[in-house]
Amino acid sequence: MTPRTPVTTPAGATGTADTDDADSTNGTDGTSRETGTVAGATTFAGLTLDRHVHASDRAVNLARDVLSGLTANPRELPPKWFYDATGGMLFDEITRLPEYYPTRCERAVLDGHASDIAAACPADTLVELGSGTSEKTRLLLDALRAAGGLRRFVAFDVDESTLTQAGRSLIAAYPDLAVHAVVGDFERHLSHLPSGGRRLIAFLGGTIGNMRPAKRGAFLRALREQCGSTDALLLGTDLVKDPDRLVAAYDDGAGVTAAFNRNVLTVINRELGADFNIRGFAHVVRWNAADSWIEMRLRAVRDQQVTIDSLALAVDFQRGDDLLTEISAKFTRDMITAELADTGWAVAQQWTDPEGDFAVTLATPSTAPEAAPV
Ligand code: SAH
Ligand code: AVI
Repeated sequence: MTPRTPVTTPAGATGTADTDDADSTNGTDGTSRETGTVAGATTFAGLTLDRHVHASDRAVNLARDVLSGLTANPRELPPKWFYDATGGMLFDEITRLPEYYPTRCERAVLDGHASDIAAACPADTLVELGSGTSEKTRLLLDALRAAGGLRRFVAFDVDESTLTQAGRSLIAAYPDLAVHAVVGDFERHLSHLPSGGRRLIAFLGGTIGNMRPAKRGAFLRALREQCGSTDALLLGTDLVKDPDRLVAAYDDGAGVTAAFNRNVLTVINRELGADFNIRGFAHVVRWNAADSWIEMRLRAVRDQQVTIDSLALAVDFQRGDDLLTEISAKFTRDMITAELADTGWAVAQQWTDPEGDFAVTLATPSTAPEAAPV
């Protein structure tokens, strides 16, 4: 099956594609669109909130990604667009599914080793990238607090609704902790991470696997550049295993992952005035052994045309045409060590759950990273 090209060309949706980068100076230029308070942060109900992605930037970026993704061959969308309030809730439901082992396995590692992690890196600031609900993160907060020095938690996520909800819940649970929520894209806004103190930067859940190898490399290098010699990275990665288990984790019997996958179409319908018929696309999952990743796709169940008003774009799908919505890479322990070494990180310690399904790696800055490829 070969994806077809769209029938209509779009009318100028790309000109301001990088406006969020311009706006993201918000965190450092001393002004905020919200209140004009200093340091670009808004504080309400004890929660400090920095926004590096504003509603208007979000629309421009979504338009850019949908335009390039739906006019490409093969068609593809970046996975960050799953995560509106509904997508965040669906992901949360996924983490409790019997087939979806990664969250349980990573929690088991943190349950068993959070105190080892805190001993190895007694940070005063825990930063979490792609933080979501920050549920498992509480194990790290508890261990760092017990180690004595914890003052601040920085949660960084592109989905403001889940982020602020998680932030409020953490303020209630940890009244002595300064909670700082940052709405940003970890592929663009790492330079705006709050600095100062000794930071443990957690990137959990296997989210790094949702990036292709080149993007992972760029991300790890960019993060390394932001880190001082006493900072450390705590990286959660799913491990290669029996393909049947892998596929089942992304194609659950209750259909929650299918709803999560189709949610990206609902986001595009709402935010770009598109008319995707959600039932016109089937949820398809396959294990790509050559690239060591799961692929999640939406496959047209019939011939159809979709129009996207904001882009003045019409896209033809023939029955069987695919749209790749996510990859989820699965690693070996050697792959993790090699990718970290290539990007300026040295593995300090690594743990897995008892079954060896999921790894959590503590890494420290090694030599100065090589210059990122342009
Ligand atoms: N870390 C949590 C949540 C994982 S779900 C866990 O382990 O359970 C992935 C999270 O990453 C979502 O909350 C999503 O909004 C966020 N995310 C995805 N792409 C992002 C990006 N480019 N920048 C920032 N956050 C992103
Ligand atoms: C967030 N990320 C690590 C999840 C994963 O497993 O790749 C997203 C997800 N997609 C389908 N189910 C879960």
